[in-house]
Amino acid sequence: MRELANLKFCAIVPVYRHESTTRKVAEGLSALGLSVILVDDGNTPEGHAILEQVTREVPDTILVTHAKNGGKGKAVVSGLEKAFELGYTHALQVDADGQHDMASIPFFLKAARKHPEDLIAGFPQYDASVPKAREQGRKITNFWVAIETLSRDIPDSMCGFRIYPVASTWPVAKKLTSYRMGFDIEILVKLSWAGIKMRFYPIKVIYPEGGISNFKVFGSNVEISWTHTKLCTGMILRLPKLLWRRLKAKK
Ligand SMILES: Nc1nc2c(ncn2[C@@H]2O[C@H](COP(=O)(O)OP(=O)(O)OP(=O)(O)O)[C@@H](O)[C@H]2O)c(=O)[nH]1
Ligand SMILES: [Mg+2]
Repeated sequence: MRELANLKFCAIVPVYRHESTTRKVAEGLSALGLSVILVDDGNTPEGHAILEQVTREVPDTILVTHAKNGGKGKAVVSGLEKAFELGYTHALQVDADGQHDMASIPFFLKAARKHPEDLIAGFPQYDASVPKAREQGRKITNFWVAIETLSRDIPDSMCGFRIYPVASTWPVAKKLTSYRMGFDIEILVKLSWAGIKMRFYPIKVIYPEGGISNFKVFGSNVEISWTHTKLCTGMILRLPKLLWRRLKAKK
């Protein structure tokens, strides 16, 4: 089951304080023929019980549990480890809060089947519900990412909706250092350094009224700034290689 022309797809859903919206997300993914890896990132016992029930009731769903909250990045890395162990070739990362438009998934899966070596990433299309500060933060991050990769290859690095080619992603993912909100950025920059090609397609992202966000205006932004500091240092160390790659691309 779930074998598509030798490619094996799963979805990884990191869950923290979003247990009430996870069922709908898991059901939607399963209905699309995806195996689902839920990662309980240190939720309350009540939250954990809900996730166990979802795992029992939604077909082809498994649960990976962290005893303590480790951050979104840690949760996705655990999901990638599981996907690698189980032999999945591709893993869709999607949030548990229902912000990402599930109707776009077939399009993204098709793109991954067409370009199985590449990373297929969401380029967020917001409606009026997006907090202005978050939009600004994204622009700043995109500016730094262009410097860190010496390219315009990553037009958005913060959207948590993307399909990873597992075999080439796992060796990079297991060595990451940003476990919280810096994760989405760090993994894309480091995959770009590793030479993984990225393709971006639009995905609608909403901020539902009453939705729970774990993004902390101060703490998460400080953490993201630290991620950029580390990535800028990494870029300087790789400068000859990255410049050479740029030169070759221009020829
Ligand atoms: N922030 C955060 N999210 C976690 C953590 N562990 C798992 N997650 C999951 O990671 C995904 C992203 O978290 P959100 O709180 O929605 O963060 P976000 O989507 O970047 O921020 P918003 O755009 O404000 O929703 C969700 O599926 C969370 O349930 C954690 O420790 N912190
Ligand atoms: Mg969210």
